[in-house]
Amino acid sequence: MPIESITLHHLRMRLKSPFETSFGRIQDRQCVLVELQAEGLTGWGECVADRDPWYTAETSGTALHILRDHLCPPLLGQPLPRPAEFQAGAAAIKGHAMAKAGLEMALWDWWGKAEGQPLAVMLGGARPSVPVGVSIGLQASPAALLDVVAGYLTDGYRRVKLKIKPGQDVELAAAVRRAHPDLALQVDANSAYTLESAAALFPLDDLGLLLIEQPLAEDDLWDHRQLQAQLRTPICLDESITSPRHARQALEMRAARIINIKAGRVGGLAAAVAIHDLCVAQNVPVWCGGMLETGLGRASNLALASLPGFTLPGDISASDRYYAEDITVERFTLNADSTIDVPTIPGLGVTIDPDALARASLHSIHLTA
Ligand code: NPQ
Ligand code: MG
Repeated sequence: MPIESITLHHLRMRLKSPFETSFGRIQDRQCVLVELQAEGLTGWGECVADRDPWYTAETSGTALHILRDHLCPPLLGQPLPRPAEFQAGAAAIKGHAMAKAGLEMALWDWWGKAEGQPLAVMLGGARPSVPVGVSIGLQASPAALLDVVAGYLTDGYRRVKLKIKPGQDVELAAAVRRAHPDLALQVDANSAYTLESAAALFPLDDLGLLLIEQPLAEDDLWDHRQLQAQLRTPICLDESITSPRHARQALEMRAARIINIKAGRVGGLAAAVAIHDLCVAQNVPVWCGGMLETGLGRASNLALASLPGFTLPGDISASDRYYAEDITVERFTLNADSTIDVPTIPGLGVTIDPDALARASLHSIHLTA
């Protein structure tokens, strides 16, 4: 079953409202979709790298280059590898986790369709729906933030994550806590602090937060350990965990008590499941992070989050959270209990709307055997 072609679609999608974090503010989200054709079946994958290297080093531009020039050529005209075989081959290419994960997702989708298996079943998922929360960007004022939080609570979200940065941290979290004493609340700094400046975060310890996400730089595992020793609230690592090995080392070092798993950041779903398994074995809670995915990546996140160790709500919001128009036909909606249903159709369980795809497409690259 040789791979006949792989098409890379470079997309730009307008957000309903700008999303601001400690690393910057975005109005348009870029990503790369991977469309793989073999044996009359199409596998789709989403690479979550964005235009700018702000969250991590990869960009949509580096992903297009690595996919076009390094990851795809060895596959064209060859039998379609299983995701695990692909990972073993791709290990020769250093880094570029998001580019690898985008292609790997297309392989999972293809094999799921070929064998009649939904992705959640292939990964070992155990639940028909998963608890979710909403991630709220930095707002113009504490009052504006309270309004936005109230709106999402009205929508039915029962877990809220606030973005913070130096100068916009304790006051914001305290205001939300005062307004909502029982809300499941957490914060994410996207590595905006140093061990020294993180002393400003100590008052967060009195707010009953679920966790404090990635306060320090991505390569600062040791300093996260020092900071965790001074906080009762669990530190959760996001950017720092780029492989199962880093997850193991972070836990051994006690740099964190919770891990955020994103398939894109760790090089694919296979590595994401491996991190899940090692955390389950050590009784460490995990949850599924979000990257403002399209409906495609959202479907992948839902399947991943259905694994039993994902005991905390994921950053997997309903389709209408980020985009007025998505590129999948299927839309995900929030259930009354702040969960979203896991797709049950073989593969990712979603179909691409060709017109919506065309409207979002900046350009595409068609590779053939
Ligand atoms: C996080 N996500 O957990 C990320 C950060 C993030 C839902 O908070 C473009 C590219 C926009 C990457 C926005 C959420 C992004 C992005 C947020 C990453 O840290
Ligand atoms: Mg994060």
